[in-house]
Amino acid sequence: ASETAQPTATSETDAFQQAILAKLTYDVGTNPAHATDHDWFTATALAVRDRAMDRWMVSKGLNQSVHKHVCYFSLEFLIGRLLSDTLNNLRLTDCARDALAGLGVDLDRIRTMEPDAALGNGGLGRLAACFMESMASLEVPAYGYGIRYEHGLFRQGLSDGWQQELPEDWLVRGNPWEFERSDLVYQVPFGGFVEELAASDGPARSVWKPAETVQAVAFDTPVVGWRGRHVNTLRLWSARAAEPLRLDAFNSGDHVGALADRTRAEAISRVLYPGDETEAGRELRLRQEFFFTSASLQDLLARHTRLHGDLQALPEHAAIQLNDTHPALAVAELMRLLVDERHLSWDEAWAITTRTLNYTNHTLMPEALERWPVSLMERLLPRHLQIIYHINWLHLEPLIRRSADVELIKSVSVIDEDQGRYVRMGHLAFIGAHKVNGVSALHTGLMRQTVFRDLNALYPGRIVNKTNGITFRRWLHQANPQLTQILTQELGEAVLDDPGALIRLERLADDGAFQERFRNQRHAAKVNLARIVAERTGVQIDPNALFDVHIKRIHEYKRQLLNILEAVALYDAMRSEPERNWVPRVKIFAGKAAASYHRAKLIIKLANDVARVINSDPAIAGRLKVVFLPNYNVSLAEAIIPAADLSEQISTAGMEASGTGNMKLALNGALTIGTLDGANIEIRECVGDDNIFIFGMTAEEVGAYHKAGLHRDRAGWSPRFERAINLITAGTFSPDDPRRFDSLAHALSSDDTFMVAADFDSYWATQRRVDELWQDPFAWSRASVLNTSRVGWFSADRTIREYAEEIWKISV
Ligand code: DL6
Repeated sequence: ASETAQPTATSETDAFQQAILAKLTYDVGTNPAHATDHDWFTATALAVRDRAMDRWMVSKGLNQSVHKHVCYFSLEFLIGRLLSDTLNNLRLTDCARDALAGLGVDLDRIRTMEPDAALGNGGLGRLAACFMESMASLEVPAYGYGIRYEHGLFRQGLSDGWQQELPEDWLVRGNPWEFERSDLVYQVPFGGFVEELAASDGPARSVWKPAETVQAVAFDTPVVGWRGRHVNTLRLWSARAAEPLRLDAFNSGDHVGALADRTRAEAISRVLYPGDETEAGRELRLRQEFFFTSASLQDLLARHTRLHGDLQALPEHAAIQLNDTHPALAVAELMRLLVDERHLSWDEAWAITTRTLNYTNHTLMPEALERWPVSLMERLLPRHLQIIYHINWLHLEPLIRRSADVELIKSVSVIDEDQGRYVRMGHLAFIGAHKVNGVSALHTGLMRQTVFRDLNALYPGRIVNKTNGITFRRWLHQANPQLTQILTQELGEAVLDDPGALIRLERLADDGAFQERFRNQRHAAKVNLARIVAERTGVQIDPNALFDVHIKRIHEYKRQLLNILEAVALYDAMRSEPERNWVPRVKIFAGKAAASYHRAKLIIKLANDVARVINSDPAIAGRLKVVFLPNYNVSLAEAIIPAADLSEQISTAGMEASGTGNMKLALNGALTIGTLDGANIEIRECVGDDNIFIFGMTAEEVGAYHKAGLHRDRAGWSPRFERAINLITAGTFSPDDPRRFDSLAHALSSDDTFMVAADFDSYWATQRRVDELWQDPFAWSRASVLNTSRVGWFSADRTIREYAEEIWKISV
């Protein structure tokens, strides 16, 4: 939209129109008279992709020359749609719009034909996508490495308010952005045994005799940076059987059995996050992790050898970032490739490995810190287990030699032997990395004090902080063109390149006329969201009401339950005092629960049950509405975020590593109600105490509360909280099954791990302060403008610059 000020050259539009028509005819195989919206989307995407090709080739040349480049290893890339992003970055949005309009086609309609690439679960995967865009924009040479899942994150349906997981099939109609590199294939071994071969002239050699080999085939997607200056590559691996068909079996009539190897191999890239409730599911997950890690390392070593020869120089040419522990096997696999296959000495290989790898931690939640049973590792990756044992020995030996405390040795060992034997992937990544980073100041501090306390003491200075960021190109320019237009009008085009320029908006925060423009823009976004809500849920909401938005994965620590209980208490209060001047409010929830996370799914059902009763109660007269928007994904986030007035960031303090939705919402002018958790703390520092609503216990207080056992036995239950719980357990919202939510209430009363009861009163009181401010439109708008103007620091460009400088040692 910022481009509307600059008329696009007709010749450029004509040329683009011709390009789209050519794609429609020669690649899609249809003509304008018969083309469907999807055909138009494909033709347009192909025409846009062409525009990035020359730059891609130049960038690749650059990436391959003397420069050091980044390899971002991530099991998840939550990309969303690419058409608008790519058009925006190539500054071709208006040109494409005009070209299509000339053909009687609406760009905004066909862009919705693109399926979301949902190759991730939530924050970690979306961060990887933001970082890829940002690295391209900053011209940091980079490859993203991951898996080309055939089925991304499940589609969420709602059946009578219960979450249903439906298969997602983003590739079923083809993917116009990718290039299959059928000649770029690596062999990834699994299973078998290790043979120790005695050598006459030196120490014995370990030779892995795998039982099975799976092929990794590369698919490349160009990642176009801002203004198309640089284009990086996202290389995703697809699994293929070495022998696709056992012809003898097929010909003898075993038509299914003949394909068994193929099915087994291809299962690796079939689905994102296979269910981990079964042994088979867990094994498949480990196979996925090794598959993409091995293929990516093989690819890097092949490239490096081709371009630079000397393996000792690998750390000068490549920095690998491990996105969480999912690719932590890279520590052992890089050692194996260097020692077993390239015949380097252990010490040489270890020096290369620890100078090349870096690890980002995204969670302190014990259940999310990966541990693999030694028995599984031994069966699937016997050589790696040997290597891990040796790494561990070399790491522990100095401690043993100086008779260190047994507890210390147990705590820093890569092998957890407390109950059964497990490989601690966080420890492996930590020991094999040059730098280890957390994703907000609080989280990094807690990493040093808790999960990695002893490792931090052994390797001081290894842990650094890199507070997360978001790409403003997607989360402001593209998601909110109206706001972007206001910003460029007021601050000039420079604001598109420099998020720091946003601060100059501050001077307009008190300007009534500007506030009105700001509010009008927000109102338009709210009207749009109200339409989406009506279409998808049938609930009518008033765009003049306060839109209170809670959008993220459903998890107990993220405390959607706290928000629902506040809705119940508010409903109760409205019914008791109907004459009071209540602030009209719409509570909007969206998010998916892991398929096996039963309590989170019950919370979704509760939200829907509460919504049904409140929304249809005439006594409330629409002053409170609750909606649960199904199938939260990147595209839905792009519609919700510009329309949010209030951003719910209410995790139990100390549990949310950073959050990035908090940044997106503040950037778009929402005020945060939140705890002192993750990046909320840094957001408060930027926007100022008066422009954010902070409540609840601090991380330290939560720790002390737990230690004192106060989270048990209903300690901290206030009368208002108890009443809300009683309404739920009385079946007010589930008359068909009054006992439905007893387990939730019981959990809160026996062990309130997430401090829902303890923080409730503070949350309630803070929500009433929100109501108060809302009733003063001038003050609210002022705070809203100040949020937008003061969060430039959360640009992923800032984060990437910090990684480049401190971790990767790449100049930007
Ligand atoms: O760092 C990105 C993102 C953080 O903003 C969230 O706070 C954190 O919960 C999330 N972690 C994950 C999965 N955790 N693991 N493993 O998405 O990372």
